[in-house]
Amino acid sequence: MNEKAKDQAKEVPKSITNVDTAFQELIDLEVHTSVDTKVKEITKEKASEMYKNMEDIRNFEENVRRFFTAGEIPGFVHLYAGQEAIATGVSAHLTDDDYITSTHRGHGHCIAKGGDLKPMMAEIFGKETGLGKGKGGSMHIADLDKGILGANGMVGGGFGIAVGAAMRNKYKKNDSVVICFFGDGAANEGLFHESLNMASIWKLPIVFVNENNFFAEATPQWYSSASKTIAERASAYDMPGVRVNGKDTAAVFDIAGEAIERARKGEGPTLIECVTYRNYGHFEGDNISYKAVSGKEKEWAIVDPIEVFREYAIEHGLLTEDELDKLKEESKQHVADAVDFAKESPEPDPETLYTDVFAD
Ligand SMILES: Cc1ncc(C[n+]2csc(CCOP(=O)(O)OP(=O)(O)O)c2C)c(N)n1
Ligand SMILES: [Mg+2]
Repeated sequence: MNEKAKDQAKEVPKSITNVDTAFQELIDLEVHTSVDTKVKEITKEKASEMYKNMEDIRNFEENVRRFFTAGEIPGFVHLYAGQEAIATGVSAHLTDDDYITSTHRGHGHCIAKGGDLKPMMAEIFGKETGLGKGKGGSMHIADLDKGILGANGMVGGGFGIAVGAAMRNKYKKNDSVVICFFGDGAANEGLFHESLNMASIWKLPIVFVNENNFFAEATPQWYSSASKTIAERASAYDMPGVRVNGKDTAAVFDIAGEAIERARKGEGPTLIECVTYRNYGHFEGDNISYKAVSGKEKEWAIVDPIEVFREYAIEHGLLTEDELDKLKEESKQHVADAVDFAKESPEPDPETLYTDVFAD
């Protein structure tokens, strides 16, 4: 090693020279799991809706991956696979009258919030029948009728929109809540702090749901965050901050349920940090050289939230293996229909290039 390289090596912060320890520490920090959840709240009907939803997200993502790799999907895609428990556990408490803001990794949020798979898939394929008439693509999926205020290519771009929607709800005195999904990287944006502060002083009906998948592109959270956890930042804004196992749908459901109830009652916001991992790269095409191939990180990486929920549903007598398999098959068909719809749909007419782009 030459002198310059030696100096550079010395400068590497300790936290990233011992990734295994850093990772284990983060996983070991207090995490809420379904061991202490109020099991009875999940009915058989709710469990099957949640399981189907998780399968829909996974199948949707696997198909997007397949057709993106085949060159049939234009633009850029960031896959949500691996994080299904979060969108599912949270959205199971929501209705069309509630709102969500999403991220660049937003397919899962939109599906869980009731987004129709056909126009969603068509949008990703850039087709005229898409939710944005094929002009927005993966990072601009929105469906206002379903309370989906939009995926967002700006990291942290959802915070201001979510706080604005929550202000509207408070002003209208309805009991609609807003969920602001965001990543660990977004938690280091200035708007995170402004938004939590404003939401707290005005006791807005909003829940900030952090999806800590430990990476912002290739940058690890323990390298970029001054606080060990994201949840502990809540104390600076006088709101509850809780950390939950984001691969455990029942645990997310439980914690989110309490926070949503609190928001609906006018008691103000909550920050929830869901500890998770993404199955694939930051974007499709990422060579993921920064991810561990063994050790604690890998052990966490291979925990499959869908399997965790299957086991939970069987153990608690909510669904049988056969019922789960049937739902899985239905989901595959549902997604295959969405792919066919997208493929068969026409491209947008070039004449409409500027239509819907600017307000009249
Ligand atoms: C304001 C802004 N800064 C930087 C980027 C480039 N960028 C896109 S995604 C990303 C990482 C986001 O990480 P995180 O919030 O943890 O979300 P994740 O990708 O892990 O879901 C970055 C830096 C951007 N799109 N917008
Ligand atoms: Mg991240």
